[in-house]
Amino acid sequence: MQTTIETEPRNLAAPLSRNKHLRKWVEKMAQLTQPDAIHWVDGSQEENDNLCAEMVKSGTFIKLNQDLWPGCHYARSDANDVARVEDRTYICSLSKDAAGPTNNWVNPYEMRRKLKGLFDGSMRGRTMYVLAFSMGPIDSPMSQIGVQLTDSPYVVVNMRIMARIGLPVFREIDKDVKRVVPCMHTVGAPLEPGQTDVPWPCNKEKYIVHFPESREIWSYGSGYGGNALLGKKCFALRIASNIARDEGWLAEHMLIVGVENPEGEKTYVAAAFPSACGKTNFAMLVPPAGFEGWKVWTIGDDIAWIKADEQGRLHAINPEAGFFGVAPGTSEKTNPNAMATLRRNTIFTNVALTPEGGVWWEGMTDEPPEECLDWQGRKWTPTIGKETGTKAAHPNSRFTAPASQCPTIDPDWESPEGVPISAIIFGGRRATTMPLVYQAFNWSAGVYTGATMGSETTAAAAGAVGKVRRDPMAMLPFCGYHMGDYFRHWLKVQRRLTQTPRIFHVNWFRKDENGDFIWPGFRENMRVLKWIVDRSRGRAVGLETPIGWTPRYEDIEWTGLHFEREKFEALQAFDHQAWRAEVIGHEELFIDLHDHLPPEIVYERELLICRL
Ligand code: TSX
Ligand code: MN
Repeated sequence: MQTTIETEPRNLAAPLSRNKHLRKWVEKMAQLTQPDAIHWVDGSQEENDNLCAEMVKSGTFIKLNQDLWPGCHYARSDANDVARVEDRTYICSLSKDAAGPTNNWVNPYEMRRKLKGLFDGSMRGRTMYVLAFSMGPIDSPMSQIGVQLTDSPYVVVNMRIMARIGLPVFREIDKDVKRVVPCMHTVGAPLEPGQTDVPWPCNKEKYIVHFPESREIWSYGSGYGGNALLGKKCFALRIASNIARDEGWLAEHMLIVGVENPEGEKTYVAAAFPSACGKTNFAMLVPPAGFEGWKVWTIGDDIAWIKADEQGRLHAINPEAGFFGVAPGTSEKTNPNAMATLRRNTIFTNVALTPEGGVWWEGMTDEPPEECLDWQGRKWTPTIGKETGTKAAHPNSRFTAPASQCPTIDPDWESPEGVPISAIIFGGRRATTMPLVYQAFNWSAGVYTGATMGSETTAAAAGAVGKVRRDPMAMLPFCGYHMGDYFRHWLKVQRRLTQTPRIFHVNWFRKDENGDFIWPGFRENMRVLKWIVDRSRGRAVGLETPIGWTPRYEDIEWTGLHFEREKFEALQAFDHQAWRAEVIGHEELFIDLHDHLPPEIVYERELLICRL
């Protein structure tokens, strides 16, 4: 006979760690923020189910149709809390000079005073969650630990997908071998007794603050994405870039893929692209026709921590455990692996809700639904969309999905020592000038390529359309210190290496004289990736040009694609006049960084000018 065992519900306020410093800090922060309750997050499925059920009750979450979307929930944010707030993001180093001209800076003493005032009583009427998280597999020597105190259950359930959280992390903290990064977060919307909550509490005033020397993060007023899921941009990039600089490794805004050829040989590649270049699509690439037996494995789609091992080879881990991907544009055609990943156990934020209790976004299907509720909960039809110019899903709407569900997730994606990196790719969205692909002559020329990369501004972004916005290594919003020092650090890393990864630049977005994309992109990018892998392994031919090595038409595998030699030559064309303008453009960023700019960057520019 079977008996059911009734278990007492866990006392959520009971600390899950023996660490005195941690317990003291939690107490002190509770005194400051005055929550109604404290909940130490254990990370269990049961706890997650309870939190989700509570959020369904409070209106933060809508449970999707479980037959169509098992384990999936839907959230709409406040209309004023839909993206990262770069103008409210601060690097509060002791000296302004250390933060550099590309970061907002406030004197840390002044900022601490300001934050104390803002956080005073900010969690009244709410629960403070004690969320321990590990960026990177818990057993990896490359991983880093943080504890986020937050009054947002939405943050807790998102962080459960994006990082390793809960009991195993507290156990790691109790071993007392890794430093813990304290992360304070409040939505800044205390509740008076009897006051009813709103589905998405937040504050008009927002502060995303980093203290690089004391390795702390304080985030106020937002519940969205990178503002609130503090393990991601705040920790894994801005704070980690400081740790990496001090310890001699790299914390980068890069995807990681493993390319396997039919012989079973695997080559790992890391790539940095600015936003709107299809990073997640590239991270989940499906090889095209003609590449039977080839496989692209996914290790990560956003962040890479890269470190030289004892033998002087770079190894990388993905510090995240999930994908926080932009939904619009994601479809079976553009990214079938992402679509398979987000079919279950996924949180959708600011997409459209269909009458069947499903989700939809622009670009998901060729045909929009006849009717749905848009990201603000208003009735939306294709006709309304056309007449009012409104989108059903917010352009920055997101899916939060577990990486483990990705059909192409690499068997070694959680390997504690990471995967060996053979090539690094930089890229941008450029209508002119930049060829489909070229290989930098060496490490320092490659660093120069990364330092000068950028994208042309589109209508969506501020500024003149068609103007190049420089985004060095795609790190401009994410480097937690001076950009000039960051280039110097990149150059210095080479000294630790016995095998230097080859560095490449790609551009999927070159246009012809009619304004049409010349390159089909998407799966066909595999042809470029194969040349990159072959070059890195020293078995493909390259033609020397003033900017680097480029493939000739016959150096690319064309099986399965009809692509004329003339079109390829247009893609690869080196335009002397355009490159003159390009090098002059490089000066625009460098002029602001000049007093920290390493000499190699200046020399590389001179060498490039000489070759032109
Ligand atoms: O993600 C993209 N990639 C990388 C894929 C692995 N996108 C989408 C960018 C927005 C996020 C691309 N868009 C790519 C690309 O390689 N290339 C383009 C431009 C392009 C768009 C459409 C077509 C061709 C090129 N052609 C047709 O739609 C038929
Ligand atoms: Mn990113």
